[in-house]
Amino acid sequence: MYLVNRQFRMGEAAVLEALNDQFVIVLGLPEDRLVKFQKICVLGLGYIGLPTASTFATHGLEVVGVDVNPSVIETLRNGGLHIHEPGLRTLVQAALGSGNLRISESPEPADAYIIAVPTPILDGHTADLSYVEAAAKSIVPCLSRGNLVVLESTSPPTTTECFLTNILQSSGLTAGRDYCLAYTPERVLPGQILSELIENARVIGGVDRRSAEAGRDLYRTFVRGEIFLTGATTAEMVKLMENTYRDINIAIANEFSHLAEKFGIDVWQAIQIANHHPRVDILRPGPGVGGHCIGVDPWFLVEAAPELTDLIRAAREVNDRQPLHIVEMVEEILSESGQAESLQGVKVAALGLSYKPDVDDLRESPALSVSSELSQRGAFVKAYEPYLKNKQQIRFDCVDTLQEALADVDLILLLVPHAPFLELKPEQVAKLSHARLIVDTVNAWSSPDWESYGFSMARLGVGKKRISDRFDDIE
Ligand code: SAJ
Repeated sequence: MYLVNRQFRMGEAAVLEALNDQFVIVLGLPEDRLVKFQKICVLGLGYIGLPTASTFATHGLEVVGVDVNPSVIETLRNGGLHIHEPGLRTLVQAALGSGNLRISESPEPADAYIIAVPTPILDGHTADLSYVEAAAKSIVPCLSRGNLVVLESTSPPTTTECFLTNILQSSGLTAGRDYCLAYTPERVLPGQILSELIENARVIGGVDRRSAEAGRDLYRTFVRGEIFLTGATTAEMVKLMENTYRDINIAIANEFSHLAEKFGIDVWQAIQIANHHPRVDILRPGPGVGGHCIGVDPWFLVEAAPELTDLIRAAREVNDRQPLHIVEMVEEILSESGQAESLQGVKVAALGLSYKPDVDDLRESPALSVSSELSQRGAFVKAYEPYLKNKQQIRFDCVDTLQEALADVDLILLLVPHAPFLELKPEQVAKLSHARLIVDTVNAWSSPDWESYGFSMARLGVGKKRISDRFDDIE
């Protein structure tokens, strides 16, 4: 591993220590040893590719941004944006305005190529590398000696060293000998992409040392965080391990919520107290794990080594089952309150559809799964997602305002703790809706005030026969 520490002045220190072939610590290299990049192609202009291309462009590189989707090209060329991310519009406008960023349907000869395309999972939980394959094939005619190719897409272990190397071999050039090949995962949090792209630590893995160093020299254009240099497969594993670790930790929080329901306690209270232990940090239970990463990446490890991944698979299954648990909670409260014995014809206001709070991203959203399942079981779902611009993608009724969502429903289902929902007071909701049944899946409306306004609440992870009810007045 090379650690490039930007606190040190460039040229001040060189290689400190060679630990073994892959692990060396470097503190700033002399300027004359940096690979120079003037023109780069970024393939894939999505949540990662577009901010990356624009950031390189605003840092003075000539960037060709490539996307195979004609509507993305048209939108960007017309000054629009096909994705929502705070600050991205300004950044893209600055990049295009500077003349450094051009949008194109296909790659062209450049010093470096960055592949930032999706790697979804197919039915059966296997990695779909077809976008990576297509992007790599499109580079082949342009690739020349001395170039750098970087894969950013989250990928199964050895994708760079085996899969990508093989495809690029058809150029007649060999990775590590004729051109540099590296892997560097994006690790930014949606909603904070622009700052995290620059500030976060980055791991850059090369098929050889020169490739890792070339990757470092490119990303040092704008990265202020530490840069760790490794082999390509280590860098792939770093990304997969980070998200798998998070998935497993969310799964145990979800499992604790089921146990709390069984034993009649409040999981939120128990977690809060447990987290006072200096070495415990339990995450939050919820309606499931969504997004394009955490619910997907662990499967890459399961596919690559099924015999070694029992725990990873079990955690995935717990989290994937969580939306059904919420549907069962809705059925239970309806039945217990005597309002309905089935979901048939029941009117439900579903608050929030995105995969997590305060973003508009619906990919793999558990809130969407819950709402779809309720509809399929005969409920009339009226969904309200305050951040959503394009409602055409939703198959069930999706309304424009909270007022519409809450009017004329039997039950209110809180699925995402968006800031505007957290601010709601029981008296407001009581005025806007005649529904008095609430299912809170995110522990947003826990105050006893709700019950004093006549609401019956079912909260995820809160058992009914709470012995601790007797001690509610104890701090
Ligand atoms: N969630 C819970 N309970 C929690 C935390 C999250 O149920 O305590 C749920 C969220 O509601 C959401 C899902 O998990 O549905 C994932 O959300 P997230 O905020 O944990 O993660 P992402 O997918 O938005 O971003 C993750 C990040 N990885 C880690 O935190 C290890 C981010 O740094 C990565 O860049 C990103 O995956 C990615 O692209 O891989």
